[in-house]
Amino acid sequence: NVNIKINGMPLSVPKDSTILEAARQAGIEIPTLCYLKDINAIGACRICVVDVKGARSLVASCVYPVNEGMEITTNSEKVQKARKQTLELILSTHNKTCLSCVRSGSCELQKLSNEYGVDENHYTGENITYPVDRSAPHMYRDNSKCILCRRCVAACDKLQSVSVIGANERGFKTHIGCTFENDLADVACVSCGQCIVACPTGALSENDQTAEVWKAIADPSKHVIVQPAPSIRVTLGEAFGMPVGTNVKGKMVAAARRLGFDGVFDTDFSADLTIMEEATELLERLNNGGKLPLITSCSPGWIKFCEHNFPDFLENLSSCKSPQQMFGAVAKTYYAKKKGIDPKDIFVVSVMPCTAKKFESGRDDQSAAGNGIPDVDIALTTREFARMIKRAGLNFAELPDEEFDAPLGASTGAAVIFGATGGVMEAALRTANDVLTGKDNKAVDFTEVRGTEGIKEATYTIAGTELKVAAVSGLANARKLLNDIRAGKRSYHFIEVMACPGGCVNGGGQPTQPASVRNFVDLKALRAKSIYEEDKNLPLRKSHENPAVKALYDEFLEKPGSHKAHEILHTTYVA
Ligand code: HC0
Ligand code: SF4
Repeated sequence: NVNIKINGMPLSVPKDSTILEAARQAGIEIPTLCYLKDINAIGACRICVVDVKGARSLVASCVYPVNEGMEITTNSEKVQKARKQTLELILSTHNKTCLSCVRSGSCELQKLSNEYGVDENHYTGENITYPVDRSAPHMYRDNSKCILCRRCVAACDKLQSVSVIGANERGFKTHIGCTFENDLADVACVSCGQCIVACPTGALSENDQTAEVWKAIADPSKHVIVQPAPSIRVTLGEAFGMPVGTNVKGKMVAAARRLGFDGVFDTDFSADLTIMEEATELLERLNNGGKLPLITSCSPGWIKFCEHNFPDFLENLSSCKSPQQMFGAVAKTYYAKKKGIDPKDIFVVSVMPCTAKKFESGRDDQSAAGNGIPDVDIALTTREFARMIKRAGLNFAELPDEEFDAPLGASTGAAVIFGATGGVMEAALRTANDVLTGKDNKAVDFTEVRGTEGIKEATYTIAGTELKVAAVSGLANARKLLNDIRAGKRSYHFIEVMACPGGCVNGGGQPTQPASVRNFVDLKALRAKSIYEEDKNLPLRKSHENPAVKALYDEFLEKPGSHKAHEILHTTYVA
């Protein structure tokens, strides 16, 4: 530890702290715009400047380390003036249509401008206008709201190793874009949305499809049903100011019902179904010399990444559709038949932690009902769903806790944990364990594949069968793992890959959290904790125990891996 003084207060802090971190320990929040812990420590935006006694000029606290005896002032007149001036300079080229901006209320620039009492028209000058890039199915980029913090660039490069965006040109003309000014749709972007949740302003956002959902709900000829993904129950509350990791399952259901959906179901139902199919596929490949390792295919950002960068692994991908798509497929076949509704009149809306799900639902290999009827009509992000709830005037915190509808609302704990990295793996192991041992095993926890590390490995021997598994999240980690497999340095039977670091709980469609939270709280760990908590308390924790899934096989699909199941629930991937 070293001894320092912050604003006159003596303080002992760990030796390697930055001033920003040290101040936080003293309960002082220094504002930041560009800094993101671990991925973007570039000291560029100059908002976090502080006064260090003896230093020639103000220093950027996000990158400046403390040392013994250092005396720091975080709020002097000089500091305040510098920050205000920086904000006014940023605003001089900023598109200030803040009233209706998608990030109004959660914009980090707006918050600071307000706190520092800026004159938004202090500096005026020439402005370059850029066309909004709306080429991609999942998101748009509006450079008129970009502040060049480069947090998106860092997320795409460091977390995902996709690296399709960066700063183009120099000086006054500097702007974020794709290489050679290509449109986002024309580069190897995987649609993960990690750039969006890193963005402090309204420069990056998902393509909002809520209008289409409102329209379907208002259309009496449509039977509109909704399926929230496993992770939404532990993140939606954040959009209403609740603490990170609050489980709002019951209120989420109540809200969906009050929005006017004709059925409030659960992607968890089809997560259980996915396990039935995927565990069967795994055992089949193990027994019959099929292609190994089997790799999960439910994360569409990962699928796109695989298609672009690792086409030699496409045969390793599970042929199972993702739970989102399986839900839609079952809704427009089995459920349609049961209800006597024409599949073309069923409108399936999903609520996903993910922007790549918009891309996945539009893939042309995803139509169980045929005739070009998509399995899923609209994939909303958590943020869009929250927007609908707000517009409907629902007081979210005061909603009662309600239950999902039957039959596509039943699920087990195995489905809930899909939302965290390692969850799909553990769910599959729970079922494979019972199938291989022929027993109803009471021990269901496979804790080795839990946790937020990017790459987790374990070896299990089940009824004499050795299973080497890995769970990986974040595409930079996936790239490393696959390169190692290519080089013969690692080998497995079964791998789970999730595109976003930490899995869906930390997806690119989740509620945004400002850097002041992201830099000091592990969002993915808190959200995952809540998921495992729910699993632990559920009466059924293995996918094959799901009564609605059993009924689906009895009444319609016969058995896992059947011809009919393949027709409806499986697909193929091509480069
Ligand atoms: Fe996930 Fe999913 S768990 S990808 O991680 O598998 O998006 O939450 O909905 O489809 O179930 C996301 C989350 C899902 C799917 C499920 C899977
Ligand atoms: Fe990069 Fe993902 Fe953003 Fe595409 S969506 S630019 S891959 S971070």
